[in-house]
Amino acid sequence: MPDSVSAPAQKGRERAQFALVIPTLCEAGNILELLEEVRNVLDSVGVNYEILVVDDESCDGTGELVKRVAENDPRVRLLVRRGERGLSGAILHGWRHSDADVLGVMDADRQHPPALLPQLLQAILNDRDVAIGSRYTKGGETGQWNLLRRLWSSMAVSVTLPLQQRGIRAKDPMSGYFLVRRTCLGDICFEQSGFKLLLEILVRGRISSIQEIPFAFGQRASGTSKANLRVARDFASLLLKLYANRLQLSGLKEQTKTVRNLPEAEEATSSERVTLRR
Ligand SMILES: Nc1nc2c(ncn2[C@@H]2O[C@H](COP(=O)(O)OP(=O)(O)OP(=O)(O)O)[C@@H](O)[C@H]2O)c(=O)[nH]1
Ligand SMILES: [Mg+2]
Repeated sequence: MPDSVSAPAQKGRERAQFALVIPTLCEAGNILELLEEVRNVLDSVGVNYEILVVDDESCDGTGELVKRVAENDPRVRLLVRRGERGLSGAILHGWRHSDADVLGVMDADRQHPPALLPQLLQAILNDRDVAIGSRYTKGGETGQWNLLRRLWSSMAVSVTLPLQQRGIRAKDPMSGYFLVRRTCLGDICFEQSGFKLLLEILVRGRISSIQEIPFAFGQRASGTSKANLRVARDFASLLLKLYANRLQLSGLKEQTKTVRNLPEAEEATSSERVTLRR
């Protein structure tokens, strides 16, 4: 189900400028160290932030671990979704529970280095709409992927290029590590089930500038990957939807152009006007 990202009114809480969502599905072996590292980095930047861990009822105790941290630090919040799955939906759920202007996401499995956060925030301060932790821009690395995964990933990136806005195409539109201004999301209804929210934002969001900051994609520290065949199927379905929208839009533009360019439109009889409208 698509859903939009409007900010709630926050009661009794100082407004955060930056909300970082960490989606979790069975990340008990990773989450405590990650939270510690992220808080240290963000404390050193001096930004007013909150971290929202969005957990889909992990059965390895992830939620309980985060709850304990949250009890001692109000900047850490645990949001548990019941009976739901889906990475994009989890991220959107977190963003909807914050009223911060700058929204971000990073994986819980330690593949995204928290040390990159100050540079990502700086890019937004420098007026970029989206700041992307990028494996494909100069200096970035995909890490220890096998040949098949490398091929699959670069093919997937190529397929997205025609969808992205000319002049601001991202080299790593499938990164799971990025920041975006809330205003760029408007009232767009994003897909809940997908794994590739950044791509959807780049294609459908109100984006006029991006910056990619290189990083080396790390190894998952603990636990297992959730990227499976369902994720591949959801990605294919997202691509189909985005291409279908694109075709519809260019069809509409063509129609508008044709109507605007008709020299005899002024003199058209009422019956011709009816035909044009159809
Ligand atoms: N809440 C929630 N989190 C999810 C879901 N699926 C994945 N995640 C989290 O999203 C992040 C990315 O998932 P990963 O399994 O690491 O996927 P990946 O990084 O693309 O794949 P690997 O490189 O194989 O690790 C992790 O923090 C997961 O715990 C989900 O359905 N719900
Ligand atoms: Mg991962």
